[in-house]
Amino acid sequence: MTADDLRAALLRHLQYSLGKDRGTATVYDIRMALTLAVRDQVVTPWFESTRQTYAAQSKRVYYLSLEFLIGRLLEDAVNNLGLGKATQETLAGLGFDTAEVLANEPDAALGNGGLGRLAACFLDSMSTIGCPGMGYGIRYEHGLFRQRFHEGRQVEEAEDWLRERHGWEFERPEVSMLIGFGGHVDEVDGRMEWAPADAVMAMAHDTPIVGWQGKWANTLRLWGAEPIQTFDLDAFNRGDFVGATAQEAFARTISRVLYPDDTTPEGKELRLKQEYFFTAASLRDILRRFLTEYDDLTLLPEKVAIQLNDTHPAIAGPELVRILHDEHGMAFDQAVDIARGTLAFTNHTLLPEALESWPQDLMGRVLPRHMQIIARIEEAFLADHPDSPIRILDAGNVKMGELSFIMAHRVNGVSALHTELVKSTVFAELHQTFPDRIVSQTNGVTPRRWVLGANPRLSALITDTIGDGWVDDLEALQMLEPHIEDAGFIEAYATAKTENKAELAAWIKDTAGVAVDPAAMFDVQIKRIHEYKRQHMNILETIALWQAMRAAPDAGWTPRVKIFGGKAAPGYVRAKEVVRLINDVARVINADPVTGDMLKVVYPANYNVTMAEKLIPASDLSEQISTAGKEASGTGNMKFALNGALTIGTLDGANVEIRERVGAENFFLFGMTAEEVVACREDPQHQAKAIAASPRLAAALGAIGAGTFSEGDTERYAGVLGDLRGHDYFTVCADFDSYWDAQRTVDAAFADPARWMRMAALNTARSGWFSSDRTIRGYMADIWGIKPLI
Ligand code: NBG
Repeated sequence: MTADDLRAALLRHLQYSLGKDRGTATVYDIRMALTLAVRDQVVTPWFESTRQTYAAQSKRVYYLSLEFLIGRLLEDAVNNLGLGKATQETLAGLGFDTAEVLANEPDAALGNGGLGRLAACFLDSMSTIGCPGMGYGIRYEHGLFRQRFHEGRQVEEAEDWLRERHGWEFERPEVSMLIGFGGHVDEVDGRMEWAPADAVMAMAHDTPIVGWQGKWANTLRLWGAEPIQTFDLDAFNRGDFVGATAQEAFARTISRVLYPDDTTPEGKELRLKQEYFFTAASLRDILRRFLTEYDDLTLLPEKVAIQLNDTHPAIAGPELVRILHDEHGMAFDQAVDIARGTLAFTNHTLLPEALESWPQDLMGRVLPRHMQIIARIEEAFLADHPDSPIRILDAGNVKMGELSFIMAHRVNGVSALHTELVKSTVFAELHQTFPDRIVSQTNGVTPRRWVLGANPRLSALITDTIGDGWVDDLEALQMLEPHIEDAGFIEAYATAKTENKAELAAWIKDTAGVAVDPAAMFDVQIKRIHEYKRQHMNILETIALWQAMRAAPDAGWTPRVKIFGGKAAPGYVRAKEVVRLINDVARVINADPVTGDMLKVVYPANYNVTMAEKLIPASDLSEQISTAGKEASGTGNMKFALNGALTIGTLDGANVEIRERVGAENFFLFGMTAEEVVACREDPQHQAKAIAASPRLAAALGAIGAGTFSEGDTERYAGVLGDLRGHDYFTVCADFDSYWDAQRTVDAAFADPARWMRMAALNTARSGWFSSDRTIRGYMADIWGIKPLI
């Protein structure tokens, strides 16, 4: 498509789809017209991919995920279709600024963090590789809440991405599934029949996801909940205007809001209904498609792979058994085998509070037939393994982790270390029983968004140096290595970073009102606020550094800008205290003339995918400082390394593999190993001893306690301080000195720019393995048994 073609298509949509002319078109109109024009270009490869899949009678994969953190889509699609230049020209010709038009698109935040963003990267990779498949999820009316700070405190506001038309999607009212809840189970002619009491419609909305160079496109199908009957005319005629829409309100509640918590399932009943709603609708859709091609349900494992993204869709096991056994009359044991052959399950965390479990009475009330089937699945398992201590039904709860494991033919962890911990901790007994079931698939990130789209300066340099093959073959970045010895290359690499930093500095000034020096080290920690991720350790180190600088202002400090980004779950009190503490510390330090440009702290509100795209390319230092054994993988860590930020981190999650690849000398390691953390906790005095041994840590804690950052209020941070001095489960104190020392090594390295840039470039050159293309190829080979169709 030439720029002229694109321009014509845009103007046509402006007129006929949006009903606007050029004279009155706003940025929104132009963005929407461009979106529709670009979307048109996706339709052909999309149809073609479907045709090819049918023609090849290929197996398909269905990725079931309660979260898809897709962010903005326009730039991705433009880049993947090679329309970057045409878009620039077209928009400039119409008098619009490309960046402004792209920035007009809302950030679709249908996820909380890593798990949801991983699902979005996987969609991009599946379409790039030509892996036939679909993503299935919920079309939340309100995505993750918008974060604002009021006097340093986090305030949550409803997010509203669908207020504007969603330009990418195709509504499919003809693909509507009736989803029941509650009711009772009857035996009819020897078969169990579930008679639900309530029901809603799940209506499909499709977003095509086009891969690199437009060679393939898959579908993200999101279900919206609709009432069966929107309006009760009788009630209305009786004058009961509110009652007349009650049905509608109940139904729509189900897809109203994403649960803003990635560790604890709240709002129990509604959350369970959401999970069943999208899982059941997806399974029905999958089986409908399967049955148009094949009439033998025992072929299911050969033709269909269903990946459960964490336990959220775990009800897929019993639901599939119910359909096969109750509805299609397959023998129970065979139905279980067929379901297991089809299903695979990814575990994303070892945090015990995150492994879902539902009260049996709740599950029995909402899904009475499933409750019976789960009991039978457990019975069958125990009949085969009479000595197993494992129970799905335990102390009045249904344990979804155990259910998922038993109902899946493959279970995977998301990094090498995490997978080993899955084997030795949460699923130790089940692993003994099924030693071949657990496999490892280290996470990855899509280079199209996280390098090509987010970092055009670095991308241009890479392409000039080694050609553009790296975009869908990221390990080609290795070819940069010989160039790293070339001073000209390093200079160009440094220039790209410097320009990115200058751009970010201007943005920080605009949004957070803080002036920062682009020559200072940009030290960045962006991720959900959680105790195990230890933002509080970072802020304690910031305080200690500030105190040290004040004590010796002329000691030749390396200037730093500490940048934080992240949301705390609304009900997570301790995390919200940390949010406020960071803001309080920032206010005091940023106003200190003694430290001035040597130290600044910024925390822009409302961290999201779009903000990550701005921050990561401009970062020097990547903070990956979790308590070892707690971060399953991390994916931000990979994005930073690719974009030439050096990591300061613990031996946790994928940090371990990043360090192996980039080289220990290009990674700042500190802290205890996962094993040492466990041993450390055995001494109930570990935190007291660490504080006693570290005057620096004691002084930082003391300053918080004395109200230095809280206008003299000595109680504001009593909770955080009490935890740290009390039991300090996340071993912040025990790791503090090691972290401080590593930070001083970082200072010294940064003070030698040539050496630093060389280390950064080596990170880029050696991180190609962390492409989600590699991860998807791994799933295809080891879990799904699917071959690429490109
Ligand atoms: C998160 C982990 C991350 C990991 C992502 C993607 C959940 C439940 N888990 O470490 O905390 O990178 O999953 O696998 O969101």
